[in-house]
Amino acid sequence: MKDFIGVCSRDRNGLRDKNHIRMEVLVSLFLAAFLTGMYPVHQTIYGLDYGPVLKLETENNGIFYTNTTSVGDYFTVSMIAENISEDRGLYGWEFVVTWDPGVVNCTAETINTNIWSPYLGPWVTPSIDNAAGEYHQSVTGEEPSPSFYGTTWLVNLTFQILQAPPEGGSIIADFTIGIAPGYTAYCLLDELAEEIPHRFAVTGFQFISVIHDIAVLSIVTSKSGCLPMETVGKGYTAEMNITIKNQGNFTETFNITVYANTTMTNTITNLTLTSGHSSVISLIWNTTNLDLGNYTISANITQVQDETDVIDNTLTYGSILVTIPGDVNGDKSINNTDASLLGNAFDSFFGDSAWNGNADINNDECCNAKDAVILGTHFNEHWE
Ligand SMILES: [Ca+2]
Ligand SMILES: [Ca+2]
Ligand SMILES: [Ca+2]
Repeated sequence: MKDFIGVCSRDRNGLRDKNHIRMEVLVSLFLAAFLTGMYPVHQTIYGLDYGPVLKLETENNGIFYTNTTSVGDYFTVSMIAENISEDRGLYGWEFVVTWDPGVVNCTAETINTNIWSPYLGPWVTPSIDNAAGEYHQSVTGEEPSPSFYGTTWLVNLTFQILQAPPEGGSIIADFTIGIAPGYTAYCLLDELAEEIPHRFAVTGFQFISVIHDIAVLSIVTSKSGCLPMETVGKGYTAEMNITIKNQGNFTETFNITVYANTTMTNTITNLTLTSGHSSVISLIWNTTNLDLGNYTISANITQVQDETDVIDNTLTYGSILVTIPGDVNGDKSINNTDASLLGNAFDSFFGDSAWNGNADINNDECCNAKDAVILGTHFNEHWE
C-alpha cells in the first residue's frame, strides 16, 4: 500500500514535471514565433509534442534576394520524415503540398525510393498541378522490406520562381502540407496502415527585393535664412545639421564628407543607419583653412555596396561667404551698416525673432557684446 502510494506520488510528480516542460515548450514556441515574425522567415510549427515530424524544408531557409536570385531560377523543397521511432516504423507516406500558384511552379519531383526495397508506387499520376498550386503523392513499402525508423527525406520538389517582388518589397509563396482528399489522417503510415502521430513543420518561400540606398535629405546651417547672403568671419565657425536617410532595406555603414567648393571641410566615418531610418548629423564648419571668398557647400555620402540611386548621395546647399569677421551683410566692408544689423539683433538668442545668425560672429548662439568687440576690432576693414 505504501509502495503503491509512493508510485502514485511519483507519477503525479512526473505528470507535473511533464506539464511544466510543456509550458516551457509552449512559451519557447510562442517566443520563437514572435521573434521569427519580426524577420522574413515564416516557419509554422503545429502541435507541441516531441516525436515524429513531417517537415517541409525550403532550400536557403526559404529566403531569396534579388541581388543573387532571378525570376526563372530554381530552388528545392524537401519533404522530410523526422524522428520516426523504432517501435512504430514508417511503411508509407501520402500528403498534399500546396503553394500560391503563379508565384512559383513545381517542375519536378524526385522520390526517395531507397527507403524500402522493394516498394509500391508512386500511386498518383500526375502528381503536380501548377494551376491549383498542388502536389499530391503516395509511396508505400512492400514485403519483405522492413519498416523505416529515424529521419529520411521522402521527396524533393523542384520549384521555379515565376514572379519578381515589387521594388523594395517581397513576394511570398506560402507552403502548406495537407492530408490527401478523402482521408482524415494519412501522412505517415506504419506497417498496419495506421497514421503515425506526428506534427508538421513548414518553411515558406520569400523573394525579397534588395535596395541599398542612402540619401542626403537636407542641410541647415546656423546662418540659414540670413539675407542677402550667409556670412562667416574667417577664423570663425558655423554649425551645420545634415539630415540623412537610409531609403533601402538593409542596415548600411558609410562615410559623409562636406565640401566647400572642392575643399573637404569635414568627414565623418563609419556612420550606421538601419533600414528606413533617418538621422541628423551635427558638425562644426570651420573656416580657418579657407581663403576669403564665396563657397558652395555640399555633402556627399560614399556609395554603399550595390547602391544604384547615387544621385541623392550628394546634396548641394547654397553658398556661404567667408569674409572679414564683422562683415554681417557680406558686402566685404565692415562699417555702420554691419554695426546697425548687430544692433538690431543685440541681446537676441538663437530662435528669438530678432535673431540674426550672421551677427552671431563667434557662433555662440547669442548676439551680444562679444560679437560687437569682434566687429569693432575689424571696423573700416574691407577686401577686394
Ligand atoms: Ca542613394
Ligand atoms: Ca558689411
Ligand atoms: Ca555671439
